[in-house]
Amino acid sequence: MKIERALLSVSDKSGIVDFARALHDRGVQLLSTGGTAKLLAQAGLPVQEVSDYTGFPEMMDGRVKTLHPKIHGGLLARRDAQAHLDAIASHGIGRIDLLVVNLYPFRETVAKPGCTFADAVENIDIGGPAMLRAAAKNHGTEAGGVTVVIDPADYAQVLKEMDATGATSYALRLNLAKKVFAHTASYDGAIANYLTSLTDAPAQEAVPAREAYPEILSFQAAKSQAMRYGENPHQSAAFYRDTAPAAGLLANYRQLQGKELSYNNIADADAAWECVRTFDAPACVIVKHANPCGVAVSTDALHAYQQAFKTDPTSAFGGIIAFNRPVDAATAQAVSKQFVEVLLAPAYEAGALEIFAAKQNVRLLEIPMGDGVNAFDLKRVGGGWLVQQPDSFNVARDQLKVVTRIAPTAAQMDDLLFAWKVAKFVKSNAIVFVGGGMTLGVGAGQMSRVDSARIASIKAENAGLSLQGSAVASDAFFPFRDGLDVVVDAGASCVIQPGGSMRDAEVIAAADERGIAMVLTGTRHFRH
Ligand code: 93A
Repeated sequence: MKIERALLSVSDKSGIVDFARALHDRGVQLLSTGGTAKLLAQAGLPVQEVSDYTGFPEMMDGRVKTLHPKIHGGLLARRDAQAHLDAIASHGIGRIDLLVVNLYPFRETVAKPGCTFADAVENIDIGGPAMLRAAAKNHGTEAGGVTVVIDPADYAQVLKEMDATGATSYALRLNLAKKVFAHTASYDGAIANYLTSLTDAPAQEAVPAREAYPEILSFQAAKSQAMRYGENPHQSAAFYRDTAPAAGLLANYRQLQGKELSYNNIADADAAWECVRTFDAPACVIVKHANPCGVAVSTDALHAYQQAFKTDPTSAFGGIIAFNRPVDAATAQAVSKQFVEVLLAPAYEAGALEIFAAKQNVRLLEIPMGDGVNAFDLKRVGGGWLVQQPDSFNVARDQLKVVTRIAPTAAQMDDLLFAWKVAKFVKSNAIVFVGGGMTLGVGAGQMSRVDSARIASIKAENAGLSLQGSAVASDAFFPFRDGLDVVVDAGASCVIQPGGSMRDAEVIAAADERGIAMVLTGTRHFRH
């Protein structure tokens, strides 16, 4: 059956004008959707818009363009069934013999940095796959059927066959139909992957509400505090506090004693405080240069501090130390043995204040506990601002997916969740070894995950800590098995990571091969 009418509707418009011209030269009538039709018309080709053809306008931002019986009837009517041909004829529906469609670029859209949930959803093509499936289903018989092309690389082959007979062969139509179903299956797979990779509450708006902007730009913060200098002495600086900071946030601090807070003090204090307040159990976090260098949870603040300190006593020197429980005299005694820049806690017992009174350089900050979060995070870049929602997501125990043959024991699971909470506050790439509720080695801020893993294990060794049987968190997925091998070689018995790598299967197989347990969180925690 000769190809008499073609419908062209493509997102990837490469080669479409030449192909359409070649079809026109062979006497084929061209139908097309908005953007494609415009392009063909500009090239001087006679083309009829689908909306004129169906008598129905494109609607709802293009969501409904080709979903019409006049299109689908023309694609689905069996060429070897007179009843079908009579049915379309009686409704004024003409056959569509050739369909040229490629879909909204869903994969490319979600791969773009900053793609919003709304962008992703709008790029789920509905009409395109419906037509593709209809045409592919009706690839027909030797007697005739619909030719369907999704790949510009196939245009030439179609023209070649048309030149011989004006039609296409059954073999070509069948091959093109196979290609279509493989394509729509993988297209739907990409959508399903994307949606399942999201957290429970996808960000409907990646950028905070526009109302946030005036607040950012005019610094509606009432209290600004000039500082001696910024990150370095040659930089001037100020601290702007929100007029009403949400409960529990750093800016609610009351300074009980000590020198003026510096720019770096505040930045590090925030990192320590944000980390410590994610734990329910008594916890201590020691921060240096914005990274936790020791974190522990225990039954009391003193023991938590002693454990946290052991992770990296060298780095703890001059650190920022945060507690999520009141500091008592015994804890104050222990802490005051080391050089500490800033101490943060919800309260200080009288005995503790007495001990620190002898160390007037120590900056003591008291912050009431609370679970408020900032409305948005801000980062200055050259000529602009990056604005995002804060990373306040915490995976729940029942959301974790065990993917290895061996499942973690209850104690390992506690350590994994602890490691995961710590990793969220370590600069990427983050690798955190833990055991018995304390960090054993922290690898931070490396450009490669393998190096972070190596550094974490070297640091444990330097501190004289054994990693045998340890639990490890990785803030983002392992792109290859090499990082996993490093942590297992160092002694890890279980690993927590987001998953989502192209090579997840390979990494999980490696975990099984090495006899360790692995759980996936489904969410990553990059921190830059
Ligand atoms: O929004 S849709 O799912 N609804 C439709 O009815 C429809 N028909 C074709 N997307 C639809 N398409 C897609 O539009 C095609 O798959 C193609 O990717 C794109 C071409 O649009 P234009 O010709 O306006 O650039």
